[in-house]
Amino acid sequence: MDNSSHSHVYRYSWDPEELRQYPWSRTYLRQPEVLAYLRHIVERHKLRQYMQFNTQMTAAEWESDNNSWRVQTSTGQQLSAAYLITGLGLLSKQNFPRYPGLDQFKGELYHTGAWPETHDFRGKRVGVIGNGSTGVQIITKLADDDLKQLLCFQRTPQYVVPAGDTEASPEYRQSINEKYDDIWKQVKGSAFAFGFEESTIPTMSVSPEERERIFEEAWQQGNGFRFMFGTFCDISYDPDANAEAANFIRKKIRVTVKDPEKARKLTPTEYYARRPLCDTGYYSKFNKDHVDIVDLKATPIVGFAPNGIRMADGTVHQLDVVIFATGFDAVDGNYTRIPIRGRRGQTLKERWEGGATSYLGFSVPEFPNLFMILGPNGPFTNLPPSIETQVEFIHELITHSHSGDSKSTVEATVEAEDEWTDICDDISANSLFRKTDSWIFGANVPGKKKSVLFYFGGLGNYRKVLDEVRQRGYRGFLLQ
Ligand code: NA7
Repeated sequence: MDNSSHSHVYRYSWDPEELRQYPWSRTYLRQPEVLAYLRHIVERHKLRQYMQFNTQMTAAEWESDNNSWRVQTSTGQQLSAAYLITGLGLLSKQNFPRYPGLDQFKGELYHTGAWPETHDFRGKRVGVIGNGSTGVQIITKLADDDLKQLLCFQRTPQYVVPAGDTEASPEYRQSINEKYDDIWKQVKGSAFAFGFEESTIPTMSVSPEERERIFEEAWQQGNGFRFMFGTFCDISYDPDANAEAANFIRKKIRVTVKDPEKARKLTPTEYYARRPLCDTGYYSKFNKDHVDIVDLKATPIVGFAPNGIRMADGTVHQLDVVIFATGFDAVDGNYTRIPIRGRRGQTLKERWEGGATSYLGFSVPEFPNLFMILGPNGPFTNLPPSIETQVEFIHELITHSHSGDSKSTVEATVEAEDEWTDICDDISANSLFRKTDSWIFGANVPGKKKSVLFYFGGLGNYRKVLDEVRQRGYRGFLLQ
């Protein structure tokens, strides 16, 4: 399931009839439901005719002679396009640590980013490396399967709160349908676009009893983003506030996990300042005898043996299946692995040597008519509403600039990009997220430069910025 966004806001807002009709079964969607929904939208809006599958873009180059992009594909095609709009995926390029001996491992090997349609782990010894959003979900699910052993290789313990996943009753659905217009209005004006009201109350402004009550209520209600941003307003930047939320979750771990040694390993000590996680019973799964944790900070992995994972102390954990839940080279990873060359022959990778930047999260100087949906320094939110926001704006911008002459170009100015980069930098300067290593600031992939990769001003403010840019004649863009 998508374990943050509720089903009713993890979809498109622009087809009101469909929004009210299309069925969903639970308050959070599972992957097959997301896929079925996307397929349905493609059918309903007759989009299949515009799609070509099993084709990778292998290179793209701006040709100044005829003001167009030349795109090469894995199918050997050379395509020419006046505008190149990319949706390469914010979390798509796998981070797959290549441990020594990996090739010799005789068991089954998976990465959660390329999950097979079917699998059968019954009776097997399964190892999961990584316990981010995906690792937590997969561990929670596999712990209930009929495995011989589930061994979780954990580098950094995480704070996880309940998701509050329940069946969507007809009454619940009806109530959503009746207020959908208001729901989208609120979502698009909010910071994180998850459909809850973000708190404006500082953590320390209420009594300890009231704090406890608010945290407990949010714990019972569920949802990671709601817990972090709907309880109090300062958990992500005030260390004292952060400690209160972190301590509340630590207490929950202590009372949930019966084995004190397992509880100790599962208890985080860092700031509660990574992508907020939620689950359907993660900590309690460690009460099962066949589920255990290996603390990688105490004993790192040194490599793979044919029959398992070899540790620094010489132990080999024997495994039939190893699942890498090690995440992604997020945001710019899919842009830097393909040579995308702009006006002067420079690739995006070269241009982004000091860190990936853009104007408004989708446009880069020297790369005319290139629009990256969810490119670097776009809003950090529940993503469908941000995707829609960018798509609508890019559509308007192209329509506005396109004079009927296929030679029109739209290009961000260097000044506008610098200004936007500074804004993103300033907004996140005091964030505890920035002081805590994770993919959100590019700190999860060895060798990747840590940098600001998101606009943390919120979707509502982002939309205001776009309105102003529009009203001021597409300020920051050179239209030729
Ligand atoms: P994440 O959140 O980046 O989590 C990756 C996990 O893998 C995390 O626990 C990492 O530990 C761990 N990791 C990464 N590399 C290694 C190595 N080399 N050895 C051991 N452990 C490692 O990725 P997810 O797929 O869970 O989620 C990404 C987003 O996708 C998610 O937020 C959703 O928005 C969708 P670390 O914490 O770095 O110590």
